[in-house]
Amino acid sequence: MAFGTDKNVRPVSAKVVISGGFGVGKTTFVSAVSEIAPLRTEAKMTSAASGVDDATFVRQKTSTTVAMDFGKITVDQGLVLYVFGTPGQDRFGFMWNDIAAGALGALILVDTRRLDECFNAIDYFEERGVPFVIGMNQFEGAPQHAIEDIREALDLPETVPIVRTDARDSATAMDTLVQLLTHILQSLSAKAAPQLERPAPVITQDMRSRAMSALASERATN
Ligand SMILES: Nc1nc2c(ncn2[C@@H]2O[C@H](COP(=O)(O)OP(=O)(O)OP(=O)(O)O)[C@@H](O)[C@H]2O)c(=O)[nH]1
Ligand SMILES: [Mg+2]
Repeated sequence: MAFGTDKNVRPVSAKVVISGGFGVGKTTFVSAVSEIAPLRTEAKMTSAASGVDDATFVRQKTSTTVAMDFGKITVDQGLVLYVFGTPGQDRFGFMWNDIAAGALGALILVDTRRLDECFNAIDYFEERGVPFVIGMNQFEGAPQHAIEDIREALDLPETVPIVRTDARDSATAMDTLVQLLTHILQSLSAKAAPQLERPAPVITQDMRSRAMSALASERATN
């Protein structure tokens, strides 16, 4: 049976997390890939919070996630992805365990002007053995570093993929998700292939295209 072509197959649902520091584009990313209107829990950043919410590098930012972002993507008729975004600020860190529970993997977004913002997220997923991919989000005016320099600065092994992304662009963001899924599947098959109930699905470019058309048609009807 080819994965995703049998109508009787119950879709596998999987959860992935979009994480990273404050204002790195997590909510933007979830909105770019979700085929449903994403659930966002944003609160206005007021002048009262100006000493706490450091928006020096994201000046156009007027709100911040206080609980989570939530979106859904039908990658294929056999695979539905639930995408959860974490809040970016330490004071909402108590949400992370609930958001990350049962997640197959995480995308950690970074703004190369503020690399240190992602250390908490890297530590969090490393400690829990959750596979993750680093997504370098493209902010205007941010220095263009070589991927290997970023790897060295973050002290990450070759096994952790580092990719360039743009959270504002659905197609680019979807490609990044596919890279995350591929990494998750590789990590799963390296660790626990014998315990999988079914063979791990292979994410192909064709599935990515189908996910993009599902996204477009869902948005057209919503
Ligand atoms: N130039 C550029 N701006 C981006 C990109 N992604 C997000 N932004 C902008 O950066 C700001 C922060 O984006 P958010 O998606 O709110 O970031 P966040 O990580 O969810 O923020 P918190 O939830 O507050 O931690 C917004 O004004 C976005 O429009 C990107 O890839 N490039
Ligand atoms: Mg957010």
